[in-house]
Amino acid sequence: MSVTFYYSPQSSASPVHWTLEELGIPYEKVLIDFRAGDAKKPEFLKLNPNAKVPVLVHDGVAIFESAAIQIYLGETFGVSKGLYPAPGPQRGEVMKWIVWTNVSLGEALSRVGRNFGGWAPEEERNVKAGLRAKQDVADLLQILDAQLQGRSYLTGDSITVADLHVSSWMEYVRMMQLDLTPYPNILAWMTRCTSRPTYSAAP
Ligand SMILES: N[C@@H](CCC(=O)N[C@@H](CS)C(=O)NCC(=O)O)C(=O)O
Repeated sequence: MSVTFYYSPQSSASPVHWTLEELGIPYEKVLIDFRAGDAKKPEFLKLNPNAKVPVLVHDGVAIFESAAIQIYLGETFGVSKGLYPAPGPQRGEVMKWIVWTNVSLGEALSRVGRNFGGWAPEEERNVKAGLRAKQDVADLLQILDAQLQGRSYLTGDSITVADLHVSSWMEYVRMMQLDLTPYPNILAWMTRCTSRPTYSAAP
């Protein structure tokens, strides 16, 4: 069995990095340095033509898109470790939060970044569109906060790959200067999740 993980710190690879650490499976890490042009090199583009991290190569097969990798890792290695449910409705619940994060929350955060982030050219930014995006993020965080009301973790009493994935994304929310203080359930859950020793092992 061989697992190779292509990553860059503080990126979309971080939630996957954390899952690999929690799973405790042997894996090799390959740092992709964007400034050195590593992502655009032909050997990396063969693994991910999108030129992005993360990529996981398992027994010679390359998987890109962090949500897909998380689901794959959960199904393949997570069930026996108690981090991912066996096939059935509980598995569906875990999958829905992973996908929600990348598709719904990720889409709104991307609009915040495009309109307020320093990297977008000035003439392409639009304050009204940015404020709309911020409101959309706030509405989504309210949904997450409500889900965590009365629960230790997203889908029940024990941590799953969904908690690793979604709580890791909260750091991205903070990086975008969005305030999490109106969401006490999110803050308490983040502390529960990120106090695990594996968190700091996966920047
Ligand atoms: N939807 C993709 C997004 C991947 C992505 O955007 N990765 C960024 C880092 S957060 C990247 O590799 N960017 C390449 C670059 O900046 O050159 C996923 O979730 O895997």
